[in-house]
Amino acid sequence: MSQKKVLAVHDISCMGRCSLTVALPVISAVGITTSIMPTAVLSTHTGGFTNYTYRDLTEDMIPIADHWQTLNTSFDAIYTGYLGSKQQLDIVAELIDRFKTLTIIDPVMADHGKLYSGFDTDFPKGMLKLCQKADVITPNMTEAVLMLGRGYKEGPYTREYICEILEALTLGKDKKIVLTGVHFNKEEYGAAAYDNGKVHFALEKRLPGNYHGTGDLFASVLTAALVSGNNLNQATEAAVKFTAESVERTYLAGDDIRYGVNFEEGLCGLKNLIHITV
Ligand code: PXL
Repeated sequence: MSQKKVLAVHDISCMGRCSLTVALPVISAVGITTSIMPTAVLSTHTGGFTNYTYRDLTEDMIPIADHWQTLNTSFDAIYTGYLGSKQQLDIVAELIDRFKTLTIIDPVMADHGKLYSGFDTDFPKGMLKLCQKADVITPNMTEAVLMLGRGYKEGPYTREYICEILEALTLGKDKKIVLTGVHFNKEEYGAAAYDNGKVHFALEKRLPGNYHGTGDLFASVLTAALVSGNNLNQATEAAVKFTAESVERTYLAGDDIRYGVNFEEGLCGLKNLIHITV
């Protein structure tokens, strides 16, 4: 059977375990070939660090795709994350039109009620438009409400509130949504998967601390699981479990939350967590 192929479109934050330095090892670990299109190169990600370098790669993206098309390249999925400019939103829309495949968009731009440094307030509107081209979107609670033009509420949430946000995000279209940062109490934390009007909750034990890069880790595992043939609920369960285990390793070690979570020591077991059916 031929290997599955994923294109991951994110930045390279050289240090700090997020975006491509997470997506590439995680998706590869389950046996999927992962091509990358870097959107920018930064010395670190922008959360909690100052004076980081930032090299924008917007101008390279279409020429990279042009070259691939001369090679008759195709992918089983495109998975996008951190996009550094509004122009990159248009470029990703073009990539989706060109490669016509399963599209998973993580609308990376905000967390804990705030946009990440460098994004302006109308970026969520552009991201919402891009999300309309996706098969699956994976916003956190902040990204979800910003795309809907609503105010952010701190959790714990009610099931009704989560279901209402999910319904609103479908925009009347047949779209799968996996909403992260879902919690109904202080003990558990996880995600809600929405598929065709049905909502499935996946929750694990919550640990203290807001570790960086967990959204990228979550969406990378979800992508790996979906491309391996898991349904949305199975993929969400696997992503919540793997992310929670990685947070636990980091928490127990007492590591700095800015440097992301220890997913590396779980990679050997990732194939067993995902039920590979294709
Ligand atoms: O983890 C999300 C992310 C990805 N890439 C960059 C970031 C962030 C969040 O801050 O700054 C460059």
